Amino acid sequence: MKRLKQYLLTMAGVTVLSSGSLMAQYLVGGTDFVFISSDAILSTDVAYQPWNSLANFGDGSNANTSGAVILADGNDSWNFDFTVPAPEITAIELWTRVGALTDNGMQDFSVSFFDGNDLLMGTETGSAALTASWQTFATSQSYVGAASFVVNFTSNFGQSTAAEVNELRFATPTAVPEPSGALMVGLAGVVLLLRRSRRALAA
Ligand SMILES: [Ca+2]
Repeated sequence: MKRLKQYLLTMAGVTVLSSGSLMAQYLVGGTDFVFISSDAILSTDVAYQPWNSLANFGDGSNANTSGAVILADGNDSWNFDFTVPAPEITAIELWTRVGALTDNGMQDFSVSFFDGNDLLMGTETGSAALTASWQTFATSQSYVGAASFVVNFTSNFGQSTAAEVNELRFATPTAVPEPSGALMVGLAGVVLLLRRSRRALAA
């Protein structure tokens, strides 16, 4: 059985907005969630220092100088535990680290969401490309009230002993303000005035 690497964060201060919008806001590490602990083993390769840090995986920065290089200790699976502020999660976004001597960018992954009773709500899977850009993976269902989740990287593009990933974030719907009643009345008045003006011109 593969040894699991755990990475624990808590999240706070997130504004939960109503759903139903096509727009999204992002839950960003360092602001919306805070690194607590991990038992993953980091690379000691000098080429990857000093940004090789478990906390860098969820620090809100996708810069290569804020990438995390995570060793699997001979295994090829990495697990990360998080706690969530119970927003509605509709997409997972990952930034694969690209560069250095060997590209070990993470590739296949899964994310399992759990409710407040640690019951599994569902598992999402995806396969990332080796590219330095945000890659969005829409979830197959909307996770409302998720209390925790586990990210598991199962493969990468290079050596089987490391997974390189700069950043993780999540998308949650953002409310789009609807026109207020007063504004609608105001617009109706403008339309009425325009019609009257046209009539006056036509007369
Ligand atoms: Ca980072």
